[in-house]
Amino acid sequence: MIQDNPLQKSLTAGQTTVGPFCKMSEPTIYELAGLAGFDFAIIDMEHGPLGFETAQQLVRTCELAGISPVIRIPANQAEYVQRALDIGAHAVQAPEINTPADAQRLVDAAKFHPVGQRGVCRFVRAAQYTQIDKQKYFGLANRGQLVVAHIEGQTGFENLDAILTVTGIDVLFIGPYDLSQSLGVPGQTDHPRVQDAMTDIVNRSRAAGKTVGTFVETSEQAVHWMNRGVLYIAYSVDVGLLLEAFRSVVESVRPSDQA
Ligand code: 3PY
Ligand code: MG
Repeated sequence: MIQDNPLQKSLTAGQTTVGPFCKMSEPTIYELAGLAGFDFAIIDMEHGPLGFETAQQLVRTCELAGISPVIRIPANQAEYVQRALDIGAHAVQAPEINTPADAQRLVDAAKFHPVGQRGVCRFVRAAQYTQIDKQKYFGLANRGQLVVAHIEGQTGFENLDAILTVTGIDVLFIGPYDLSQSLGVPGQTDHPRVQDAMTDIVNRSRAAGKTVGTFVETSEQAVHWMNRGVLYIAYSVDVGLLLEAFRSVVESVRPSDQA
């Protein structure tokens, strides 16, 4: 429920939060994420097959599992922002924010008046299908549903200071993979050019008083960024984590002469 957003509570308290990107449609995965102690799961609609009907069921599952459902939308378009928030996501995460105009467009779509121009409908899950009082819903939604903006291109990096002036973005999220491609070293997320840009984004965003997030694939990377004040850690992807677990079982039981 948007009145009870554990991710927001933790970030507001300055606590580190961790959760995986998830591409699977099986609700059990999200229950497992909750049981494992993650703070949130990012239902990934940018990459992979998930659609909004499935996403709504997964939002419900996350809430039952005690974690915050975040939805990464396919693109920074108002109709995606609105639908993700209408089905009750605790945060909407938008890819490729490259200019202050992109950031403003995201905020306009995510917030009701007076902050933005989010399309108005109370007959949606976020408003408990009109159960939440008419006078209260719009303010509740504006306060209780977070906005996460991906900075993941050279243009976004160059425009960071201007993007940071836009109010209404709760988390600046660095996408190391898209950033690496944009900086000319696709996939080389450990490349100094990428790491230096990431460090610079973290430092400038934090100096502007913003919460920062990024994507990691190892606990060393998580600790590295947590030590630099990154509070929103997206840790790997459900399918990759499962593959790793499967592979380690196979490697541990298969005799080396059969490998
Ligand atoms: C990226 O790395 O580009 C992402 O969007 C998150 O992994
Ligand atoms: Mg990306």
